[in-house]
Amino acid sequence: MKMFNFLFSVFIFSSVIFHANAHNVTHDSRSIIIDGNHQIILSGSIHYPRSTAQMWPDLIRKAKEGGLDAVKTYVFWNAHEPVRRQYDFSGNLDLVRFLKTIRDEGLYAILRIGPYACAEWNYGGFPMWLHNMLGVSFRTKNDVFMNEMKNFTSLIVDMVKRERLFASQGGHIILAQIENEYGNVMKPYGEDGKSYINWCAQMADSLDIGVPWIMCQQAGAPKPMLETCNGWYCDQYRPKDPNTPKMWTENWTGWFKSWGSADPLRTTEDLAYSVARFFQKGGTLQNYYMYHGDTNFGRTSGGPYMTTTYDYNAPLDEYGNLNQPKWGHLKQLHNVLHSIEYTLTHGDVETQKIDNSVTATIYQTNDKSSCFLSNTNTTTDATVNFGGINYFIPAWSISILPDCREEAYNTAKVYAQTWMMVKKSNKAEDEPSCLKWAWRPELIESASVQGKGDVSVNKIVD
Ligand SMILES: *[C@@H]1O[C@H](CO)[C@@H](O)[C@H](O)[C@H]1NC(C)=O
Ligand SMILES: *[C@@H]1O[C@H](CO)[C@@H](O)[C@H](O)[C@H]1NC(C)=O
Ligand SMILES: *[C@@H]1O[C@H](CO)[C@@H](O)[C@H](O)[C@H]1NC(C)=O
Ligand SMILES: *[C@H]1O[C@H](CO)[C@@H](O)[C@H](O)[C@H]1NC(C)=O
Repeated sequence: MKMFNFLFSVFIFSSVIFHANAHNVTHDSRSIIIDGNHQIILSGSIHYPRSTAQMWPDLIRKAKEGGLDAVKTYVFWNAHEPVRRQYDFSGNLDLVRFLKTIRDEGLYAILRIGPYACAEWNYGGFPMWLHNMLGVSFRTKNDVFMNEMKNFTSLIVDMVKRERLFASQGGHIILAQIENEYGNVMKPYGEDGKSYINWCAQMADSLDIGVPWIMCQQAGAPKPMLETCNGWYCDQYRPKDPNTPKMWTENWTGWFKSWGSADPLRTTEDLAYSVARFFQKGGTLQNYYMYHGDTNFGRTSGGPYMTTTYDYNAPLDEYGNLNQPKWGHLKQLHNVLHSIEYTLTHGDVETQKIDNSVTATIYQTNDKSSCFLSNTNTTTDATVNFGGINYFIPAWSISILPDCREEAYNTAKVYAQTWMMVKKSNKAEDEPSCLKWAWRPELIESASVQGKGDVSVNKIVD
């Protein structure tokens, strides 16, 4: 334990030195540029309230070991401000501790403040008191709403600034997000929707965080916000502004589970295919939603019939174990992508159709070239000749040739360790004796909707 403490203090000390200087985060159409280095970013979502603070270092270490550059999280407004102007940042709501854990493990952070989160979280993160405010109308040009949104967003930004966690202050937060998938719902709001999203952009910009803001699913986002894509595949996606790099903020690694339905699965091969395809087609930033899904504790689960588990079939399972072969196969992909970062961010791009279903994409700089060979046919394998060499490319797969000759990776050829978890019924004698029930009071003004008053019932409330 002493030794551990010693190592820990040395580490903290060195990270203080390391992080003392401001970092310059900008972008061009191909890369995120950090202190002049052109980078691609591989990121994964981990939501701090869905695990415990004790789990965070292990989860983040496994994310780093899995080849990620960054961890991304939403901020959950109704968890932090359950009663208006009464805040809770304790326990697994300790956002600053979570962010510092990411920093101390040596990864970047991406902070999605929202504060509308969606995220299968109760009421999308909106507090009940906000719903009950007189004259409020959510996510549109409405003074009551905008005032509260600004108040909470500023509170989070101030808190993070005080700890000097933005890259511009020497910290590790390279991007922040305002609003969330508003482009999907904006149309019915008409002109008010447009004024609102412009206001969001101005409000965020005025908070002066010194790193770029993003807006996901917001085609043609108001300047200086950068638009990004969410979905199963974003390879076809092109930002409206040609100077915006191609960023994929949510690549769904699986799906959330609903009561009565099967465990959702997305195959390792398909997930790897989507990521390789994204970078083949000029991607810059890719984020797994989720990298670790975990658990909806208490009343936090949102949406119709969402279960307590939020495992998401992610690379780390609900308990923080490696979900193999997904974790390992993606780790290999990340290592290969990082090894060709220079040609990806600097190279001229050329595509060659090899046959009906196989296409080669060649990234070429003065002295280096890297290639992708993709077979987009979902049923038929292909053997193709490329530069005098034969390659076997299974259906719906992509090979990466870091030097355009040797195949270092194919998305459908899985060599990572494989194992399966078997769920066993819970026998009383297997239960650890230290597990005990506990209760705590809930800090809520009123769980009921305005006009109905307080409720007191002796049954499960639905
Ligand atoms: C930050 O980086 C960009 C792009 O590399 C550069 O144009 C700009 O001058 C840099 N800003 C500072 C303050 O160093
Ligand atoms: C939020 O509003 C309260 C008043 O309700 C005010 O005292 C506080 O300064 C505001 N916070 C921010 C960060 O604007
Ligand atoms: C896949 O390949 C098979 C056999 O060559 C062909 O019949 C089929 O049309 C192809 N599918 C697509 C979507 O190209
Ligand atoms: C994520 O990857 C899958 C598999 O390739 C793809 O079908 C899906 O479209 C991707 N998501 C987005 C947003 O592109």
